[in-house]
Amino acid sequence: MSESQETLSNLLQETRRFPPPAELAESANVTAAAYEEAAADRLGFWAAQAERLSWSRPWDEVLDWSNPPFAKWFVGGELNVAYNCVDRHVEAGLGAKVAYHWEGEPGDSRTLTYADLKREVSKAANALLELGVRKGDRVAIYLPMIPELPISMLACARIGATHSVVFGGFSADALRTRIDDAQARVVITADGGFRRGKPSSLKPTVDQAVADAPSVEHVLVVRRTGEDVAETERDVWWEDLVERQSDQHTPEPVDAEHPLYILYTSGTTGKPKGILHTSGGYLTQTAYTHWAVFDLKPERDVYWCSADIGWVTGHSYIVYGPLANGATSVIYEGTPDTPNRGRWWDVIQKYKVTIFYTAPTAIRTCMKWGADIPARYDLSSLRILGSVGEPINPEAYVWYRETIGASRTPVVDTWWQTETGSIMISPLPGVTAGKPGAAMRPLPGIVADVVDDQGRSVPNGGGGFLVVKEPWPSMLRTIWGDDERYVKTYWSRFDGMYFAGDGAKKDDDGDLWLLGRVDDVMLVSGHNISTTEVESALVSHPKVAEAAVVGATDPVTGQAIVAFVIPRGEAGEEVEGEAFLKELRDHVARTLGPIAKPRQILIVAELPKTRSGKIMRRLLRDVAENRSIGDVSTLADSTVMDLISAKLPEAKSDD
Ligand code: 6R9
Repeated sequence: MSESQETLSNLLQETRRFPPPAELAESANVTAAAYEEAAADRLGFWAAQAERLSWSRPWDEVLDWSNPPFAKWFVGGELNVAYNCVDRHVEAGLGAKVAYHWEGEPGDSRTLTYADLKREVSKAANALLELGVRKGDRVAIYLPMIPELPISMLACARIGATHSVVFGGFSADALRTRIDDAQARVVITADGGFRRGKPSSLKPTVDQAVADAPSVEHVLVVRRTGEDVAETERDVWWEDLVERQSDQHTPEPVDAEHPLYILYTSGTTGKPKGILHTSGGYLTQTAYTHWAVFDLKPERDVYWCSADIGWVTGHSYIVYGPLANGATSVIYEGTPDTPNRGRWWDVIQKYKVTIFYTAPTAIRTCMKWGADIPARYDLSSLRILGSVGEPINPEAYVWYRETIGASRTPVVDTWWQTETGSIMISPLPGVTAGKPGAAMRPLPGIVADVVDDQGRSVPNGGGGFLVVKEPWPSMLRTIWGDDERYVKTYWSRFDGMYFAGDGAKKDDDGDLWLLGRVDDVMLVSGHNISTTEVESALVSHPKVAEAAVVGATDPVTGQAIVAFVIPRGEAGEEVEGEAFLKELRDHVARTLGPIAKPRQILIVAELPKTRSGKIMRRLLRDVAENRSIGDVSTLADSTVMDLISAKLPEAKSDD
């Protein structure tokens, strides 16, 4: 392909294939026919999926797309999301079924059946009503990973209030901005949670945030750690208010397009965007995709998604999708290395988890810690593994499949975004012969493509921009309070298409590979090279666990590739020497070609990541270009940048 046509280089070649296990394929929830059915009648397909839910009023029209990009799905329909996630399962005789096995970090645990959940959610709904919260009001939720988090979300949904969950790791400022933007009337929080073996407080951050947030009338506080907290007039304790409520509450039916929640994404610049999701379409697609992509058999599976509920993955695949399907899930409060690096595998062994869904960053961390740790646990209950959040490097995929899945389990690499609400591109475990590193195909009912900078579909073998060409039920409806920004950010780059902001390529079979954010693409001697491919080449070296690459200004090539590499635990001492760095550079040149050879490689112990595990390449670019380090407020661990800057004597850090 000539350079002028090339939007994004296609350098990585991968030939390994993993067909579905015969037994799984035979009894799979979804077969290849679903693709054809959905292609023949997309709206009919989604209408059929909406029948998974209980509607108190049937819809009149599947989709109203008369005013793009403002979609209305299941027009005229009414339902209650909490009723669909909880009550109807109890009514169907499943009250004694476990909804959540909750595991606290210190080792305490709690089991919530669907009947328990119905009582708890009803009490919390009555408590919110007593605090004056009404249908359409916003409630901010700033909680650790404890049962009161999904209970609070469902309580909001039950009365038609709109929740805005804010990550427990965010600062007072970040919390205040989000409370203000949504004009939340109530904040639900806790004294704190447990992280890394210690209580980690939340309440002081809330006090600071609401001191300056006039919309907040009450702060509802769950006691989790038992540590002393300052009390203000706005505070009410969960144990006082919620516990004395009636456990009877009639769920309030809402319009299919009633706002269910706002979830803020920071984006690269400017004010956080409040992504708005509504009720009927959102629940339809989360329920369908959770059932289809994980081949969920609710009567026997034990499902665990290790994400934080404060991330969209937790909203859709710990709370709404699994509960709508009547699944049994695990929720774990803490970190994977507390009290030791085997904790996750211990949880899988204890609850006999059959489906496990996590992020590539976690998989690479486990690679770094070494395969001997999971080898000490019985992981034979696992039958399907999932990945989300970043492109999964082929080597990490194969490690996950072999080491965690004993080479039996399919790995589903699921591409989606806060904005898409549910999984959009993914293998189907009973249908797809998986390719390590590829998200493969749009799910049935989803029309996605890779286009060049003119919006033309690229041929197989080409790279470009990922777009979605038809509306989908769980799409964002707007940015809260800013329709114009919604249109501008997502619908203006290419006429009539949703622009996801990700680079992707189509391989020779037309299967899709995600290549990272287009903002991160590097321009080296006139070639657009994706960070993902160079990182994957580095991770394919047996001594490398994790890698992040960025383009740094270079007088000769425009940009040059700078790589930050974390060695595997097993790699030994020689990883500090010049010889090893040369070996890595040569390895990349051999794997991808000389154009992709890093100019510079730095060996580091950690990489800067957000709480959802995404590498913040922007900060690494600051280091690579010897600038002072920019905004670090969304970093999971703010000390990481100091360690990295210390590797480059010239670079200095601001904080
Ligand atoms: C669910 C979630 C969205 C961005 C998205 C993309 C990256 C997510 C991915 C993936 C490659 C996958 N991303 N899943 N990239 N392969 N399977 O992560 O939502 O936090 O909004 O992030 O994450 O860059 O655009 P969100």
